[in-house]
Amino acid sequence: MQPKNKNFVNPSEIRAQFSKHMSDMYRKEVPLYGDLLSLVEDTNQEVLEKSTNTKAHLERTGEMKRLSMERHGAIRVGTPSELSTIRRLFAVMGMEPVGYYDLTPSGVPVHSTAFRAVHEEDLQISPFRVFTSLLRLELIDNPETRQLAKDTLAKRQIFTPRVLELIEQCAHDGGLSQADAWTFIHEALETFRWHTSATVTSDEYKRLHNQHRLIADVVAFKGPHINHLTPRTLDIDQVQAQMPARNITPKAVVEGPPRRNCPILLRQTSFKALQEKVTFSNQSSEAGSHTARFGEIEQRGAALTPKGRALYDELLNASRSELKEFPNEKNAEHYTEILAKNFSKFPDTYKEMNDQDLAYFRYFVTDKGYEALNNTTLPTNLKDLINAGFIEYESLVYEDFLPVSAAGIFQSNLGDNAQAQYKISSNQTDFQNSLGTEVLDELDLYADTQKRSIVKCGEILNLSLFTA
Ligand code: OOG
Ligand code: NI
Repeated sequence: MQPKNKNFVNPSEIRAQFSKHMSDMYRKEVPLYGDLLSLVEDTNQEVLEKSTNTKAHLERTGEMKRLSMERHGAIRVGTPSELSTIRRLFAVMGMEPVGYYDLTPSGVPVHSTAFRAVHEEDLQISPFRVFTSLLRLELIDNPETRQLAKDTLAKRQIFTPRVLELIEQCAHDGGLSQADAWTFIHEALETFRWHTSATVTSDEYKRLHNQHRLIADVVAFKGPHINHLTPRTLDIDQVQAQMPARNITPKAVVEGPPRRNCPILLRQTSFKALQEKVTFSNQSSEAGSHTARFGEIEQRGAALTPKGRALYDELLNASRSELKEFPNEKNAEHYTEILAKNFSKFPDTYKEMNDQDLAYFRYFVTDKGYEALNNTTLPTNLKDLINAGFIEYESLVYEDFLPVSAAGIFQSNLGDNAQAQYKISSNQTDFQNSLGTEVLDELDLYADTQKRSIVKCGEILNLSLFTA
């Protein structure tokens, strides 16, 4: 999407630059992240050399171009006002809130959304996204700790004065000039930086931490430090297997669907949080420690339709029930077997997934289709055009997150004793009130992209192909 005024920078370019700067900052802060990037890069290279199919698929979908810049980050904010300003900050980079994720059923006192670009052309320029969680203070049961958290958060300002001005200016003018965009990127980065000095005393930290580790992480620091930055791999099992050789210990189980010929949705694994030295406000040197930041990798596959997603949820739930406990180190192998067995019910060719309406696709006219334009009578509906080879399709990549997987990632880094039972559950309305807008439904976005591709085929072939 082009900006309104031609002197303004395309928001997608701001996002691409911001994502690159964030990656550089995080690499300096967490050297292990650099090791992870090179492991992922090596593996991707190997996969592309070995599998010409994968390479051809990624070239046709355009994912090849974005593979090396592909990453997501995660942050946790403390108040509704922080969340709504974060929304406006991400809007400068063309990122909108997509989806609602409730983590309370898994004992994590937050609810979340993902900020990302929504149009396929913009995703192509930069697929950068940020999983953003809001702490639910109402879930802190101890009234004094709740008040301590509230008071501490009320005192902090997580944005620089200049970034606040630029957010305002961009909303008002409809864009930023090159110079302002540059300043914006550097000022915005400050919000996500790691700070070694805490804003609370060691005693207060302990109280917050005893309530829930996550609460200490959100409340005790100057801002919502980026807690991980996740590159995209083409073979997560291979990276997982090679991690130990590079001194990285991954969590026992890869979250999400099992390994397949046609990957679906999202598979993720992470490695343990770093223990970092921090200085509490009553101390003069780095005498304390805090763990929050960790590493994660992901492999992305096809976006599923509501029908496909229902089948995924059913098979995942069946696997979890069969295992009878949370997946962990001891039952990892057994869980992998259960998962593979249950997911054999999920068709594993793109043709079946297309025929059965399980995934979203991008359709395009083939060379044969172009050649036929002037001298052949073409079929008039999509299925027949596909069967006759005039149109082909490629699955759309899943751009979002999975609540059960996200919970698993949170848990693995919070430690097992961090599980809690919350009586209050999902509250999307509350979240949206804090955010200052509604979240977009990711399924609508995939359906829109699919529809645009069918309409375009119709235009090329002079046919009216799209039927709702
Ligand atoms: C977010 C955890 C979820 C993912 O990729 O599902 C997540 C967090 O720990 O803040 O990043
Ligand atoms: Ni993540």
